[in-house]
Amino acid sequence: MSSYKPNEYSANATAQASSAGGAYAPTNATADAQLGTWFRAVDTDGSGQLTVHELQRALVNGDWSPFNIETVRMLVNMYDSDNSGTIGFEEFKGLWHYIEEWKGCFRTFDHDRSGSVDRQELHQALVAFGFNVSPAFVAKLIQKFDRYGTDVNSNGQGNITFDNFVQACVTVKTLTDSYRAIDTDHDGWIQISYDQFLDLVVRQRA
Ligand SMILES: [Ca+2]
Ligand SMILES: [Ca+2]
Ligand SMILES: [Ca+2]
Repeated sequence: MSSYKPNEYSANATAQASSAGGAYAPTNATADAQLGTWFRAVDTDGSGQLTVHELQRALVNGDWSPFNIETVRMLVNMYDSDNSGTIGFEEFKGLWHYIEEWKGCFRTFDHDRSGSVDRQELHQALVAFGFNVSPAFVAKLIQKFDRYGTDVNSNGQGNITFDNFVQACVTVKTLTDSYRAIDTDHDGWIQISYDQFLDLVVRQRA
């Protein structure tokens, strides 16, 4: 899976977050040292490699809920360049930067600073990323990624936390890329065989 970066929106948002004194936004020469300290803290068994579970224990959402294990697996798959199944320090640097970019992006679209992204906020984010998705689809996406189930919170509106926001956006991006590769005449319609369909879905889950 290629590592999808949330385009120019994140660059601005990350810069804002850093200047606002974000705790984990190393921007100077000590960045590597800080990351090293953090890496050793996350590497609880001192193996020099981070497993999916070590990383999951270290990553929390704005509301302190633990990261969805699927999102952690996705991140590890993206940055495990030597295919060891774990994350070494050099790989960790890339992964860390990626999470920081997404954090900035998440803050940009969490307009009401609720720590979660609701239907309108997610719709705006996806449209800003260039995905022409319908409100109905966004509602489905929220339903799929809402860790607390849909429409159970007091305002009757489902929303998603940071980890699932990243996963939802990367999912849409990956599927859109697959679709566009088949939609060679760019008319928004594709005709695919059963085999092609299976291939598309299986690759999405890789
Ligand atoms: Ca370890
Ligand atoms: Ca590795
Ligand atoms: Ca929000």
